[in-house]
Amino acid sequence: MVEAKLRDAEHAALLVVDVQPDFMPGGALPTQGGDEVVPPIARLLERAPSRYVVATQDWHPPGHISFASSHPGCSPFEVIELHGVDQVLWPDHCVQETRGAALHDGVPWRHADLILRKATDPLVDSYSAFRENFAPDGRRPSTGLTGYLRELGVEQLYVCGLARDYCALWSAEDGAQAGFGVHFLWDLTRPVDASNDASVQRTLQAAGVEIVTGVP
Ligand code: VGL
Ligand code: ZN
Repeated sequence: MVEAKLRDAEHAALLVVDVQPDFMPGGALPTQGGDEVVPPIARLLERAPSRYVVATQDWHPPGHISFASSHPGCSPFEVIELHGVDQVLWPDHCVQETRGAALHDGVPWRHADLILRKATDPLVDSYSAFRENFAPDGRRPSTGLTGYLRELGVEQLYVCGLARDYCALWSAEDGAQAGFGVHFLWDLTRPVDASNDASVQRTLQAAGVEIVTGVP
């Protein structure tokens, strides 16, 4: 791991993933210590170290396919096969227009240039900010974020938010695959399951993502 230092702010974007009440301790799908990242992420947005800020918002229709409640006889955190790949079944969370799905009110979202809502297709989950999980036809539909960032001349992406082991991880991997220099702000993420931390680090390293500690 290396200390965070943000270079070339003009060609950099901060990606703030799913900072929403349902991912806070006590929420519908809590991360471990997710509330601890809210104040430092808020300060980061106020300081505006990057030219661009993109936020994602997990935004499921009621009865979403990723919910255990949509699969009779299944329980939350069970893994099933969905559209040919493993899918974790989640407690109902981030249902459109509910309080738990709002962007967390501890973060000054006025600094966000783009707020990207994801996982809105009733039949497809979407962890990554860049592309959805597998659809019934075997494709992974784009969210359009790669084109948005490229058109703005973004080269470096700084990823923070929730959850470390799902949406932040998948967004960082896909960002690297899309050709951006990706920096994972480890201390500004929290996991659903901390026992995933070692495998998250291995996956990020294999993807060519730089893991940084501290706050840029
Ligand atoms: C997330 C599981 C389901 C996340 C979203 O934001 O990491 N995880 N939906
Ligand atoms: Zn979700």
